[in-house]
Amino acid sequence: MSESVTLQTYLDRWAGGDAGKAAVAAAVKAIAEAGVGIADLVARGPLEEGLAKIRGVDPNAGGDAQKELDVVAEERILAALKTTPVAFLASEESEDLIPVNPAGRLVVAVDPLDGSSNIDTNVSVGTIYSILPYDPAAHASPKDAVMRPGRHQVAAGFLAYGPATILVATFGEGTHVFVQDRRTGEFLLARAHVEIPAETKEYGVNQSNVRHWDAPMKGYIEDCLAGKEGPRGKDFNMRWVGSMVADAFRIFTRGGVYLYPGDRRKGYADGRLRLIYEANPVAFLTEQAKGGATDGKTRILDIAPHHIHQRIPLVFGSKAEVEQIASYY
Ligand code: AHM
Ligand code: MG
Repeated sequence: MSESVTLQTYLDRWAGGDAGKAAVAAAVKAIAEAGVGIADLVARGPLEEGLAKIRGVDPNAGGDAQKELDVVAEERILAALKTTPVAFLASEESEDLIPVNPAGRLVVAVDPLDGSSNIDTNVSVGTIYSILPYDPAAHASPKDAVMRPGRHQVAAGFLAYGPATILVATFGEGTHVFVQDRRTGEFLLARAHVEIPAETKEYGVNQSNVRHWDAPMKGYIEDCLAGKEGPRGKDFNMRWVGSMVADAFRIFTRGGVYLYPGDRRKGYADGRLRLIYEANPVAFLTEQAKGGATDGKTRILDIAPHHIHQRIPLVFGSKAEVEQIASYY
């Protein structure tokens, strides 16, 4: 068997002697370490019942019910980043940017605990992160560093806390899967340069919303449901965990498409997912794995944000199928 590459070794090799890259590597290492602690808390499940409770009456910055564990996850990530050259943290759980390290030259955007509406059901939940450069000389404010199209990300990834704690990461040179070895605690490189198959027969969507969708989205799903006899000429399979990190990991493993379109329900005109800390990192990972990511009309990574917590319709996964879906729009 070939030598196992730890996350630390991978990061050191990638950074080489470059100070800018070393800063990114330190941020990723810190997030992964915070993730190990969050995974432990998640794994205690009902033993930590209080953590799955909804917090007070206030929704979070994105307008969702906030659970105790959402807040604890954010605190863990913030604490871990304090020792790194990260200037500011943007988070689903906080309205504004959180100052981290005044000397930092990076901003990190996170969904500290994606899929948290599922924490009491024992399915995978996870942490999503996006890293952007921050230059106080070029950016009038740290917010300007965050409010840029996703193609400016220097690194992105997610941790999924499931049967295995996994880290799917990109630094702009492919997408790689690391798995935490529970015997040593270390993350080990399990799959380098993941490639999402271009073609698929599997889609994931919350189909209970069909009556709220627009015509192109309805048309696409109708054609999938028609199977071999329909215009697509093949039978489809449907999979939906309802926890994006888990659905994304399936797609990185065997292909497929994830869809969360905009719909007519109040507050869902742009779907459910947040552009800056959900869609952008997943789109970066997907493109680096030879897949595609779109809002139906525009490449996700080219969309200029207008609000830190804005939502965006999201379709990502197998490239040919994503193009197929875009063709309905
Ligand atoms: P969250 O960040 O509040 O957890 O919301 C995002 C989640 C995704 O993980 C998941 O794919 C989607 O919301 C599920 O939405 P729905 O409950 O409509 O199926
Ligand atoms: Mg989320």
